Amino acid sequence: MAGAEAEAAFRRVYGTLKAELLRDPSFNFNEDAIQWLDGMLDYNVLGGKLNRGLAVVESYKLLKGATEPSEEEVFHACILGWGIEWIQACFLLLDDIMDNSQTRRGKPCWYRLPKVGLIAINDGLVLRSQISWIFRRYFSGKSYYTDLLDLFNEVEFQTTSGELLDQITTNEGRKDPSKYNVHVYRHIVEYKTAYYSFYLPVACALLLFGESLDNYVQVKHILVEMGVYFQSQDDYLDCFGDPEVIGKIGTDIEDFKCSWLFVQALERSDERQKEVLLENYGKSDPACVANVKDLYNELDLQRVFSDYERESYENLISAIEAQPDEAIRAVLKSFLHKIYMRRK
Ligand code: DMA
Ligand code: MG
Ligand code: MG
Repeated sequence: MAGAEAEAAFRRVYGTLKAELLRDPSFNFNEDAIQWLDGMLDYNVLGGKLNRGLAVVESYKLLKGATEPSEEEVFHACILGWGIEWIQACFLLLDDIMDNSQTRRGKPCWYRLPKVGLIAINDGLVLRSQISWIFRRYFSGKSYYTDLLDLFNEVEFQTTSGELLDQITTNEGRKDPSKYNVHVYRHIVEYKTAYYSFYLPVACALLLFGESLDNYVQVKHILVEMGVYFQSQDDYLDCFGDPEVIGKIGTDIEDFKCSWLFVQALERSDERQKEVLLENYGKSDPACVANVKDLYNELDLQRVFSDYERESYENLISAIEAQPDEAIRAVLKSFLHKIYMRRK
């Protein structure tokens, strides 16, 4: 199936899942609640690139190799893919509240809508619990059901721990910026981004394919490295990306984030530059933000980043080439080629 066709089929499964959730008789939702859920789901689950969700379907097909997957298998891969899109919607919705963000996917953040506000917190929890509902509905009799629930629980634990680290490191960093360094950075992004964005889609495809995840420790390691590289791109785009293209307005400088750029800048600054950086970082005044960006340019961070990008790519490719299984190499390469040099 061509890319556009696969995406259309994937989107149709969203309609099925939403309709089932809304008409679940055990909750007896009234019309207002049904309307709220309907709008909340469309607003938060849709509108992204769907990379993670589609990756489950694509990875599953690659694992099957020359064998054509059955219609039911594809349907199940789509459901797992939507499980990831749902959990991502939950993380992003809550992340935007904590980061005080304005826009997401080209629209105001959900919690910014006057009718929503802090109801958004419960909506985040609703999104998470709907995943359990969906998985129970479709997978409760399957041999991999327990492993699947374990996987989502584990990844949720990792991601929320990463968000915790991100938030408290920022508080500490404000008091003492010397606490920011590449090791602290890596720790945060591995947990907050890499597991759910990269390991989770492949792990879902492997479970559906009947594999035991214990046999894929090396693959997990490569995917986590890819996730760290992906979050560095997110940090780069937060400052240098086009908000029209990335669909969100960066807040890392204003929020005093332990961002890839800031860590690099700290490492490369002389005393004067460090003073400018610390004088201006973490302030919402646009003039201060501009001063930080000027300093990033003075330190040639765009070039530093493109060197880092190339190096990450080369390391990842050699790790992938060392994998003995051809289908696994294909899965990993397809991931890498989707994100290498991305601008959104
Ligand atoms: C992304 O954190 C991680 C999660 C779990 C949502 P972020 O705040 O760096 O991302 P974004 O730039 O998308 O707000
Ligand atoms: Mg954020
Ligand atoms: Mg954040």
